[in-house]
Amino acid sequence: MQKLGMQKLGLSVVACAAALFATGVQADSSDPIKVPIHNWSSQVVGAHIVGKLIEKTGNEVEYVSADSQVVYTSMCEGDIHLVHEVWQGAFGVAFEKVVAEDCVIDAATHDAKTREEWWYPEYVEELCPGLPDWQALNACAAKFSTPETEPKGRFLAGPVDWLKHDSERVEGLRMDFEVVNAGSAAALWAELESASKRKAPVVLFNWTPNFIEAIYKGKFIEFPAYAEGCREDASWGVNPDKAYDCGNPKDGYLKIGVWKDMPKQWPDAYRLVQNINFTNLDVAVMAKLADVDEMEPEAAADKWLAENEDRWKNWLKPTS
Ligand code: TMO
Repeated sequence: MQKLGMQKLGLSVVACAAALFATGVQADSSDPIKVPIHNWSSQVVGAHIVGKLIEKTGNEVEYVSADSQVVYTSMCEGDIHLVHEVWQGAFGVAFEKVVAEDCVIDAATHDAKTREEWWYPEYVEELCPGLPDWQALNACAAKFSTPETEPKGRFLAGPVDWLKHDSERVEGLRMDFEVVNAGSAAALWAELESASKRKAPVVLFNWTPNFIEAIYKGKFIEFPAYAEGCREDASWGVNPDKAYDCGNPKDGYLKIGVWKDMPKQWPDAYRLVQNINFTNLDVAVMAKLADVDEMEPEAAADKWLAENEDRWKNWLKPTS
C-alpha cells in the first residue's frame, strides 16, 4: 500500500519539477517540504521536531508515511525531501548508493552513535553460558525454538523494511536459527515484555539509542566484527562462500540526507537542517516520550522543543 502511494507521489512531483523549471527559483519555494514518517518511534517524534523547526524558517511541511528503504529512491527522485534518521546499520547501503548517484546530499551527521543488533535480556545469560558471543548463542539455539521454528532457534527480527539481512547472516555463519519478522516495533516490545515476565529465552532485534535501555538490562550479541567488504564480498570473513558473515556496525552513524535540489529550492530550511544535531540522549528521549509516556508525536515534539530551546535557537541562527 505504501509503495502504491509512492508511485502516485512520483507523478505529482514530475509535474511540480516541470513548473519549477518554467518559473526559476530564488527565495524559499512555497512548495511544502516532504518529510517521511517511518515505523519506529524516535523517528516519528523526531520528524515532527524537524518539521516544526522547518516551519520556523517560514516553510511548509508535509508528512508522508514511507517505507524506510524505498524512501531513498523517493528522495533521489525528489518525492521526499529529507530523511533525518539515516541509521548506518539499516539504511547505510541504500543511502550511500543515492549519495554516490548525486541525487541525495549527505547534509549532516548527528553526534549520536548507533548500533542495531541481535539482543537478549540479561536473564538469558544464565540459560545460555558464554553469551554475548554468537557461537555460545548458537550452541544453545534449541532453547530459543518455538513451534514455528522447531528444532531451530527463533530470532525475532524487526519489520522487513529495516532490511537487516538476518537470514543471510544465519546462512553465512551457519547458525541453527530461523528468522521470524515482527510486524511492527510494538510487536517486538510486546514479545520482550512477555518473555521477560516468564524468564523465557528470547533473542530479538534491538538498537541503541532506544527507550529499551532505560527499562531492561540486556546485551547485544557479539558477532564477528563488521568491516567494509563483509556485506558484498563472499570471500571476506569466516565463511569463504557467503557474504554477511559479520555483525552490524557498532559505532554506526546517524545522518541527515536531503534531496539534491533542497539547497536551491529551500535555502533557509537547508541551512537549518545542516545545523540539526541529535545526541544519543535526544534519540532515546524521543523514543521514550512515545513508547513509555505514550504521548502523541506532535505533543512529544513540543515537549522536546520546550526542553531544548537554547540548542535549536542556535540551529536557526543564520551563519554569516
Ligand atoms: C532503523 N532502526 C532504528 C529501527 O533500526
